[in-house]
Amino acid sequence: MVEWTDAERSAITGLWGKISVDEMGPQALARLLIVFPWTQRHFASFGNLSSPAAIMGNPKVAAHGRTVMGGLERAIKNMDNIKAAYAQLSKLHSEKLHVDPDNFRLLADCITVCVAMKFGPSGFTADVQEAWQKFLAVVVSALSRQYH
Ligand code: HEG
Repeated sequence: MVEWTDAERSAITGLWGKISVDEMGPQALARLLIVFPWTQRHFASFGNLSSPAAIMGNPKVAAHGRTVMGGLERAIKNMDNIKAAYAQLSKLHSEKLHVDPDNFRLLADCITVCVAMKFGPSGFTADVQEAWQKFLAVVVSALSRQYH
């Protein structure tokens, strides 16, 4: 089981409290699709993904970005049992959506980049980053759990 220090808990919930899912979700998913274009294969039904501008202006990308980022709320609310909280979602990504679990880490990195740009040196300090990356690593591990 993952252990969190009080400082980590407060860094994670403090940062989450400042994050707008509606702003960060679309940005992070657009970055994933631009920086790692092979991830586009899961979103063939989203229409035009032909350029960075098309991806960033695509309303389906934005909507799904909000869904994915909003999905992190579940981990925030279940920090002491993230594995169980994501069991169903992991099964869905594995068995139904066939998303390569490596992509979870790539998305987590895109989320971190977007959050770092948003909050800058004063908000996204190294100790906040330490807690945040640990949190996302636990999320990624939980989402990868039901793959076999
Ligand atoms: Mg996934 C659906 C969360 C990474 C592709 N994703 C969903 C849903 C949630 C979610 C909450 C809706 C589930 C439902 O309808 O019951 N996704 C989620 C998280 C993360 C993640 C929290 C990682 C942090 N997803 C992810 C990645 C890909 C992907 C990396 C592909 C590269 N997700 C994906 C697809 C769907 C979902 C294709 C279904 C979309 C749809 O049919 O509308």
